Amino acid sequence: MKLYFSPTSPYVRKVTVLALETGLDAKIERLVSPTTPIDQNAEVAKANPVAKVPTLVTDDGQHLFDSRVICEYLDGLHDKAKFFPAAGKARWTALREQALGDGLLDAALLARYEGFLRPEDKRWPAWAEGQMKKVYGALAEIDLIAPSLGDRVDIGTVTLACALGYMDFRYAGIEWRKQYPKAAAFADRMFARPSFQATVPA
Ligand SMILES: N[C@@H](CCC(=O)N[C@@H](CS)C(=O)NCC(=O)O)C(=O)O
Repeated sequence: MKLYFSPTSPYVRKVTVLALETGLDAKIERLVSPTTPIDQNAEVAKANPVAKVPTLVTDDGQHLFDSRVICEYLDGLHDKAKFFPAAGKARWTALREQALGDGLLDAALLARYEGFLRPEDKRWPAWAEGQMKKVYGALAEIDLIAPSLGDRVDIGTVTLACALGYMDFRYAGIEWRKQYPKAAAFADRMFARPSFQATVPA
């Protein structure tokens, strides 16, 4: 399998953590492919019509995106504990947590694009503030549910931890850890795992 990849992408990190945790990592060739909305990577755009990473090319030639679909595909390829609970409340809890982590990331990434991709004279502070309001909303919710997460490792908790890792990486200046200490403690538990240590964004 081939993975269009950026070492700083938190969505790619979800895929890589799952691959490392499940023993699939050695089967994935990584193609470093940074891409942005204003500077599309041509290879990524050929493989994925919306030109984003992660994109996975499977051994039978399917082009899969986005991180949610890739993670669920990979979860079908191993015999260890599943990252996607099969059914019932456990499944909806994990998928809701995935949506919460991805929602934080979508807003944090858009706010970042506004600040570093958009020319200064065209920036719209109210729009970036609106995105950061979503980020703070998601952080408050993660802080609230953190005590219930325990030591569960599945697509929900991995996504939440990748989202918090992105906050450390791109938004350390806002000191989110002070305001959301239970979310921070949860993140640190996840970051102690070898799969997270091997994927710290550089
Ligand atoms: N919903 C997607 C989001 C992927 C995404 O936005 N990736 C960023 C890199 S962190 C990207 O490729 N941005 C390029 C663009 O938006 O054109 C997923 O879960 O994979």
